[in-house]
Amino acid sequence: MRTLLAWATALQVLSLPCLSHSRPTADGGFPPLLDATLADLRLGLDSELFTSVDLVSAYIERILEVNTVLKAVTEINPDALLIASERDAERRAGIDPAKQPLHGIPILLKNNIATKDEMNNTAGSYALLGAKVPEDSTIAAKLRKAGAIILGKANMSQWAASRELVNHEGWSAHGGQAVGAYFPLQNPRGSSSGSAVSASIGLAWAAVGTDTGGSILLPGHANNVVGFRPTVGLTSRYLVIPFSERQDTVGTLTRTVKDAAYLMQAMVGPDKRDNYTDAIPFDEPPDYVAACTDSGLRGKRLGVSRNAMAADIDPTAKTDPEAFEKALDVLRAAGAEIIDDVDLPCALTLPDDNQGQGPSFSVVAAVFSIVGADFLSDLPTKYLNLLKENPNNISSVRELREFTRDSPLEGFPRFDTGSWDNYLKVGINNTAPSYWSNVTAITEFLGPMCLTGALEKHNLDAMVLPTPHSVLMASGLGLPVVSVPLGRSPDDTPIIKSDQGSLILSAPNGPFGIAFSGPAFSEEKLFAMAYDFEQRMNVRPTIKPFISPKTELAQVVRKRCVGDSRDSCGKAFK
Ligand SMILES: *[C@@H]1O[C@H](CO)[C@@H](O)[C@H](O)[C@H]1NC(C)=O
Ligand SMILES: *[C@@H]1O[C@H](CO)[C@@H](O)[C@H](O)[C@H]1NC(C)=O
Ligand SMILES: *[C@@H]1O[C@H](CO)[C@@H](O)[C@H](O)[C@H]1NC(C)=O
Ligand SMILES: *[C@@H]1O[C@H](CO)[C@@H](O)[C@H](O)[C@H]1NC(C)=O
Ligand SMILES: *[C@@H]1O[C@H](CO)[C@@H](O)[C@H](O)[C@H]1NC(C)=O
Ligand SMILES: CC(=O)N[C@H]1CO[C@H](CO)[C@@H](O)[C@@H]1O
Repeated sequence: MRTLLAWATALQVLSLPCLSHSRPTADGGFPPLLDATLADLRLGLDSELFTSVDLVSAYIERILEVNTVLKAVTEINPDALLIASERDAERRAGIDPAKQPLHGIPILLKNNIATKDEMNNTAGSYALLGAKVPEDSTIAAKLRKAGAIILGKANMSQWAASRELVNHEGWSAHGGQAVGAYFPLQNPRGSSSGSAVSASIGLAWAAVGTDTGGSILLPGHANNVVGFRPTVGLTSRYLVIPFSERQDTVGTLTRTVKDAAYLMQAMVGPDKRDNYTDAIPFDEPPDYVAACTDSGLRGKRLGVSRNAMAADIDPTAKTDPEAFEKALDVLRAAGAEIIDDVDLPCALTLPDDNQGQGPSFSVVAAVFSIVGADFLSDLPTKYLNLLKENPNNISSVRELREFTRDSPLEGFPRFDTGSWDNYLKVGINNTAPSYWSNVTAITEFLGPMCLTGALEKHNLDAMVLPTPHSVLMASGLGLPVVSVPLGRSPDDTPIIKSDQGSLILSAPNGPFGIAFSGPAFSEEKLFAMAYDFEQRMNVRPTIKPFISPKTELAQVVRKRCVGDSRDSCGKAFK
């Protein structure tokens, strides 16, 4: 494996031709990479202020600066600079940026989204190190087609948090413990931990994640970025290491809502190899970017559920109630109608048992049994069986469990296999009739009796909730949610450590988000509302990480241009 040190060396010896024709000044023109948007990067590339090679070099150096502490990135694409130089050549030959908005732009993929290249796709496990896929995942193929540069793989909670009984968020055997950047040893939440941390401090333009039960929403919430969880079926899961076909969805972690729209636009669409995409209700996807206007909230009807918010579900990254009320005022001022105190009867039962208030089954136990049954079926049939090379010959969850418990690299028993143990003990996969009875019961209980029932009854465009409170309902139903930064925990916040690990769950400066939770395939409207809200609140830039890389484009371009006499590149630097 190419180490980070090797990368550092490679970057220093690379002598790249000077391509730029503009004259950057030492301070002007270069977008700060902590907050750079697609528009900023597009402008710089298209005006030849910097190149994709510069951008990739800058991001790699930024990763090198912080990764020993944050462990956000597990692998850097050994071909990233080469691909960047190809993009630069294409751009010089003439591209239409309107058709390929992501052309030459570096992104990170969660380490469960396969690419057919030098990179591994392991879900954080040594079990799949060295395994080979027959082709790119559909998502990776679409992103490449859109011109994006796949810069590397982001760390994650191992196996998308399916393995342990009490999950170590952000930890994987292969990637180590990812931590957040807003206070030391910050629990990054999971499972798209590395994706969120990387987006939050500018280790790439943006990152792709997956969400089964909060895996995009919770890291987005805790890391001061926009987490976009689309409807299950809007994005293909072909060659994405599965957890649950009913709940898995590929989405985005970005610094702005509009950037989420750009990234989603490149990823959505039907795929014969994932028949959940048959449910997509349009031939041509809506224009999510165009949906981002500053009147996106006007006339919208938004539900607020006090009983959902009363459920004590999240000991970490607590939402400040005052910030939430202020957000409601902003929504009203933007022309939205708030329908307060919408009853969501299922919310009280989450995540604990329903204490006799609902049907006679446990919601959480039933949801876990569904995703567990899916995992037993989906891991072999939708991934392991498709591998071209499978070095450890693992072809079932049972074999994976054995490997994990036997291999000294996998951290057992400190990191247990309790969830898998349970799935295997129940022994029911998603072909069993009893699986379907639980699916029917859960869908009814979370849907018509609760979330979708309330949306319809009150004619709502979305529910607005502190992000953690949106997770179980929407993910249990496969519905879309967008989480937007809302605030940070105050300076007098008590420090709470996790029981099992070394992470800090709660401390001053911990970001939190607000979620817009809508019906199936309502993404266009969610983008409109979230964008308008984000423009009015503008929270993200006010929350500063305690650690972030120092490398900026100016330095990289300067280094490239020193001694280059061929054109006007960087004359300002000489
Ligand atoms: C992928 O894993 C293999 C096997 O361990 C290793 O040789 C290779 O360097 C890894 N790829 C990257 C990009 O790290
Ligand atoms: C997808 O195809 C499988 C196998 O052909 C079938 O059992 C399943 O019902 C289909 N699912 C959807 C959502 O169409
Ligand atoms: C159905 O859900 C219940 C929890 O309410 C669980 O105990 C049971 O194992 C589930 N059945 C199946 C077949 O998954
Ligand atoms: C699912 O369970 C059925 C019945 O036990 C079994 O025949 C089938 O092989 C299982 N499928 C997988 C992928 O484990
Ligand atoms: C996997 O199977 C192949 C072919 O049967 C065998 O050569 C190889 O040794 C096996 N690898 C492991 C790790 O068991
Ligand atoms: C690319 C990279 O630096 N990967 C590292 C991620 O973290 C693990 C565990 O700490 C290292 O072994 C990898 O080298």
